Amino acid sequence: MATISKAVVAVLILFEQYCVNFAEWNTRDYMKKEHSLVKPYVGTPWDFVGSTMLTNNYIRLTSDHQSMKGGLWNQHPVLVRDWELHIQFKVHGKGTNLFGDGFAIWYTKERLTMGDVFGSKNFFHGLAIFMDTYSNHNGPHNHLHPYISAMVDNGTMGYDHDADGTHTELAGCEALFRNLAYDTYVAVRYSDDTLTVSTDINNKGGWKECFTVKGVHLPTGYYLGFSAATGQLADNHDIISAKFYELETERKDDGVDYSKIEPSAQFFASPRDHVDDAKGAFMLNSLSGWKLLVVIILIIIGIGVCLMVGFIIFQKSQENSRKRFY
Ligand SMILES: *[C@@H]1O[C@H](CO)[C@@H](O)[C@H](O)[C@H]1NC(C)=O
Ligand SMILES: [Ca+2]
Repeated sequence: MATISKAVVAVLILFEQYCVNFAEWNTRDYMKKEHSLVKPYVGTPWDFVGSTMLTNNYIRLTSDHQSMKGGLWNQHPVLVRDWELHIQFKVHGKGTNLFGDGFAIWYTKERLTMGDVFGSKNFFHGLAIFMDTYSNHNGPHNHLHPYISAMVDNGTMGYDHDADGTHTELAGCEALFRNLAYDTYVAVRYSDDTLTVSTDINNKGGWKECFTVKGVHLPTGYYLGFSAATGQLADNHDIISAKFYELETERKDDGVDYSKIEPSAQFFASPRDHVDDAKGAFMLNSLSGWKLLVVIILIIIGIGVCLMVGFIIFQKSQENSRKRFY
């Protein structure tokens, strides 16, 4: 009996590993080098501006000193409509209570711009994800910092630094990502006009959803970037890697020229329950066509194996009970 259940467990583990490996293989297949940033950054398709400093192991947007601004910008416009960006970062410094200000992840028309929004230009065109470590808000806040939020601008709204962008944010979540001893990641997924931001900051090797916002309209042809700033308060803001994946979706050609649309978003924050899921599962959504079919077939085979093993166990136990009766 014990050996059979051990065998079942072994088969299930093998099967699960196969599924995870499969999903990982899929992500690597679609990783786009021209939008990715990987060590040791030799011949990297990214440009630096301001205080940004390159080392072999990380790119430091600002060091733990006052009044710095640094940026890191991809050289190639993103021409695909559905994508996911996985960023490994590290925010750390000597301050225990006082540190700031944080960094931003950009998908904008502008690139290599310097300014007052986490080191880059205000009244931008496109998407910003703010990884805000310092609360500028005087008065009670309804959330803790560090805080992650998203904003879409068409050049008219502007980010209000003194209010931590509270009035322009699409959605946000608390994320205590600073001064951690292990690796920290954030994922930005933009697909089917839906923006999802997830984090992996608990050393669990799995993504946790921060927020999902529907009805986010962004044109193709914008640039990915990172920027950070320090003021009175400081921190090291390091980008370690960025991996860009093109997602496959099945969509009919609607005749719209997506390079011409204006960035816009419905103001619609959906506070969702935060659920941990496996790293593979987050990518599994992007499987399509025959790959999805293969995964489904594998799952069916897995279930079949379980049923067979279950049946064998059942028969054995029937035999055993019969032996006991005679
Ligand atoms: C820009 O956004 C504002 C606010 O959402 C809107 O009123 C305006 O019409 C937009 N401009 C363009 C050119 O889309
Ligand atoms: Ca702030």
